[in-house]
Amino acid sequence: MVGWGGRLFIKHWGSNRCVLFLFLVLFVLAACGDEQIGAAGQCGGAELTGICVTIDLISPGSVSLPQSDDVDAFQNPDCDGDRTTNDPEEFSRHSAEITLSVVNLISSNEPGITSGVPTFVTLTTYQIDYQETTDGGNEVPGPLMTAREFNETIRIDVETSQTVTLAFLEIAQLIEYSAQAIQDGIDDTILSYTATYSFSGEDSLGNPVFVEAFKKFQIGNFNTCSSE
Ligand SMILES: [Ca+2]
Ligand SMILES: [Ca+2]
Repeated sequence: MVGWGGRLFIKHWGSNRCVLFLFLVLFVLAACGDEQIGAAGQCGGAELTGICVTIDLISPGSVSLPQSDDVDAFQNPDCDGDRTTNDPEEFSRHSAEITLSVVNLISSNEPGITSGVPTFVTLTTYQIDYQETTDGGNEVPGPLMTAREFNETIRIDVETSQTVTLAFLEIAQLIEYSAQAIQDGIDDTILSYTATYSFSGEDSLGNPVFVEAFKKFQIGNFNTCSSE
């Protein structure tokens, strides 16, 4: 549908700018339609070259909660309740598998051949911002979580996608969260947050690229003892 609409616009107006604008609108609308992942500005890089970087998937998980939006911030030191046996709950950092893709929005452009059209994108840093969400009706103010920034080089060729495993929440962050939750008397409450990933870098011609998307997650004391 997108490709058909694009050709129609070229025929009528013969202007790549119009086509590009249409595509940008469609991409932003597509991003808004997904409740789990999305954010304004998801189509990074497109304004300059017609090359669009998108974050397609953010899939967090830990050893005991693989591929889960649940984050266990409290480790039970004794799963079976028998102090003579050593069986702490599995407790590990949460990482995220993130799929990024790069597409060429203007079909008449050939990356590396048409002047000004890059062949790949290199992302060099990413930042994660955490914010509590209240859209689930939960009005309990939760602990603040500090934003983090990482240097990571991810090269993606145009018309390909790539899945990388990146940070989500480190053990130190979980311990900090649980300590604050206990202090605030909300350690028995599951709270909802979003993690917003912002990637920056440049394309193969040196144009700046920025793309961001968010992922919702729940954090609290999840019991993962039985999964062992
Ligand atoms: Ca035990
Ligand atoms: Ca737990």
